[in-house]
Amino acid sequence: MKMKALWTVLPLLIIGLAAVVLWRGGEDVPTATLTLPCADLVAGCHTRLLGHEVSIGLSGPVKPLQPFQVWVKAAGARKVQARFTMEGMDMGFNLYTLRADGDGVFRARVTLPICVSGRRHWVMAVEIDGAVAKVPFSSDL
Ligand SMILES: [Cu+2]
Repeated sequence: MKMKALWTVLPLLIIGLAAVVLWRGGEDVPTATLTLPCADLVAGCHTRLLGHEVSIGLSGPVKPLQPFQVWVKAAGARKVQARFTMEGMDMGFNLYTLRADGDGVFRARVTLPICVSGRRHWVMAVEIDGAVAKVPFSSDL
């Protein structure tokens, strides 16, 4: 009788334990999204993103079809990516992976497409180890 009770309870215990492990495991992946208004992206702007001290900037001139550089200072970051979008408009696939240079600054050369509607307002979404800072900016033309 006692053995039978054990075999009833044991599977439930295992399922419960697995659920806890999965739930805790899910928590280990940090996600956060914030908007970072930046008046002067060439000078760069600073924020805190899930414990990272982060500075984000562009080295202009920022014009379509003309390569410019995105730089991100985020000490200790493992993965830094930048995605360029327009609000309410599909501007294609503009995803760049930034590579750390000797100074620990992550950089990528970016070329933006021309907007068929003549719009200049972009959003740069910088993802740092799963956390995202969205930085609105205007291209020069
Ligand atoms: Cu557009």
